Amino acid sequence: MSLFLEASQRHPKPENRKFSYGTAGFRMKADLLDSVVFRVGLLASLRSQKLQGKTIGVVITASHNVPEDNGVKLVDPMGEMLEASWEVHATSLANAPSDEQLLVEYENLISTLGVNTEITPKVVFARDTRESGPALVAALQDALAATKTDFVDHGLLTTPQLHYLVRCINTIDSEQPYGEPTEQGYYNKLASAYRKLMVGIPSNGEVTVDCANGVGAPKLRLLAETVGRDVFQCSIVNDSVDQPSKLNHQCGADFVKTQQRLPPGSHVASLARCASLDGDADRLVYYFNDSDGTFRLLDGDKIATLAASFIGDLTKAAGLRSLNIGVVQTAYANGSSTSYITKTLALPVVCTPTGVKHLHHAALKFDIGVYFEANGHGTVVFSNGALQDIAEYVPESPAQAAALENLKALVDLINQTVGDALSDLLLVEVILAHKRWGPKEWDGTYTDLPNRLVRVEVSDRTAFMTTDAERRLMEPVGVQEKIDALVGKYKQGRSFARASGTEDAVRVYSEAAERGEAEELARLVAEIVAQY
Ligand code: 16G
Ligand code: MG
Repeated sequence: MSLFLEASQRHPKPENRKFSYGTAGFRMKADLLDSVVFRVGLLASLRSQKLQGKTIGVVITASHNVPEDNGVKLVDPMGEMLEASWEVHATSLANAPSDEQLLVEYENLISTLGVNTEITPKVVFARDTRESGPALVAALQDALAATKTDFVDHGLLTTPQLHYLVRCINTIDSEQPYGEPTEQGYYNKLASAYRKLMVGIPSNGEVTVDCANGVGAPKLRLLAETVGRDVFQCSIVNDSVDQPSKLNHQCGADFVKTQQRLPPGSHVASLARCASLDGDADRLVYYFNDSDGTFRLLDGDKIATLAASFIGDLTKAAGLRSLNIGVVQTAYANGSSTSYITKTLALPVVCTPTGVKHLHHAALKFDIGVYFEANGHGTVVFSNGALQDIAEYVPESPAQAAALENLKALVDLINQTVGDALSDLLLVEVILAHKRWGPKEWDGTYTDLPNRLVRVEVSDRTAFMTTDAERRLMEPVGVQEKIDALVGKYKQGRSFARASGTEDAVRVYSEAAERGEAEELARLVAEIVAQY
C-alpha cells in the first residue's frame, strides 16, 4: 500500500475544508480541488471493481460556473449519474483528514461494500476547456495509477459525450449496444438519425448557437460537419475556447435564462432562431427577438412541451397508442407549461426535486418519459418495453410505416443517458422543421406566467427543509404558513423557497398573473426567508 500513500501524499487535503458530493458532484474554486479529484479517482476505481469491472466515467467540469471554478463527477455504467447511495462514500473519502486515514477509509469501503480487489478496474474520463483541467487530470491519473486501474483519457469532451461513451463501452457486447464508443461514433449516430428524420422535410434555415466559449463550440462544429450543411445550418458564436476567461462570461444558457436577455453583442435578425449551450453543453435554451424587438425565451419547459407533443403525435401516427408518455418537471417549471401539458397535450406531469438524477429516475417510470428542468437540462428516455414495442410493431399502412421509421430515428437522435445540448439542439431543429414552425409559432403554444427567481443569503441554509418535491417548507416551522398567506393574495400566485444544492443560499421562486405582482411576491417571500 506504499504506492497508495506515496501518491496520496502528492495530493494533500486543504485543512479546515469540508467537501460534499452534491447534485452535480464536487464543485468549487479549482485550486481547492486537487485532493478531491485524486480521491474521486480512488472511488471510481472501487466502483468499477464493485461492479465486476464495468467502466466508470469521470468528468472534470464546472458547467456554467465562472472560469476559476472546476468540478468533478462520476458516471455510472449505463451513463447515468453516480448511484445516490455512493455519494456519501465520495464525501467521506474527500474529507479524510490525513493520508493514513484516507487509506483506512478506502480499506473500510473495500470491506463494507464487499469489493473484489482482484478485478481490474476500468475508468474513462474527459474534461471541459478550463485552464485548471490538465492539472486536475494529472491528479486523477495519479489515483488511477496507484490503484492499477485501466484508464483512457478522452481529452476534451462535453459532459454528455462522456456519458454516451460510458454507456457504449458497457453495452458493446450486450443485446442493446448503445453505439460505437468513440467521439466520431457519437457524431455518426446523431447525424445519421437526424438525416433520416429530415428526408423529404424542407430545412428551416440557419440557427445561431452561442456556445458559452466552452467545449460545446468545437464539438458542435464537428457534429455539424458530420451532419452536413445541406440539412443542418448553424452559425456558431461565442466559440473562443482559447481564451479561458471568457467561458460562460456574459453568454451561455445560464446567462440567457437568468438574465432573460441576449448575450451582449449578439446581433440577431428579428424572428431568427438562436440557442445557447452552457459550459459543458448539457443545457440548452432557445430564444428570439420578436418583430417588436422584445426578447422571447424558449426555455427547458418549452423544449419539453415541444418534444412531448411531437413524440405523442408520432407514436399515435405509428399506431403505438398504448405507450404511455409522461413529462417530468421540477417546481421551477412555469405554471403555464404544466397546464399546457395536462390540458392541451393531455399528458401526465410528475414533479420531482431539482437535480437531474431525480428527474431522470421519475422519467424512467413512463414508457416514454420526457424530462426537462426549466434551465434547459433534459432529455427523453424510452423504457426497454417501449423500445421493444417500437422494434417489433408491424405497421398497418404506409403512413404508420413512415411514422415508425421516424420514431426509430428519434430514439437514436436523443441521448438517453443524460440531457445533452447538442442532441437536444438537433431534436428541436427536427421538430420545428416537421411542424414548419418558426420560433414565434413555437412560443405561441402557451404564454409563460411572469415569474421571478431571487437568491437570499441566510445564516444556515440547511435549516430550510422541504417536502412535496421542494414545493413546501417543513422547517423552519411556521414559514410555509406565512408564504401561503401571501400567495393567496395574488391572482395565479405561486411561490416556494428551497435551499440551493450548489451555493450557500436559499432560492425563492414566484409567479403570478402580472409581472409586477410576481416581482412583489418574490420580494415579500424573500423578506420572510431572510429573517431566518
Ligand atoms: C445542479 C444540477 C441541476 C440543477 C442545479 C440547481 C445536475 C447534473 N445538475 O447544477 O440539474 O438545476 O444544480 O442548482 O443535477 P441549485 O440547487 O443551486 O438551485
Ligand atoms: Mg452543465
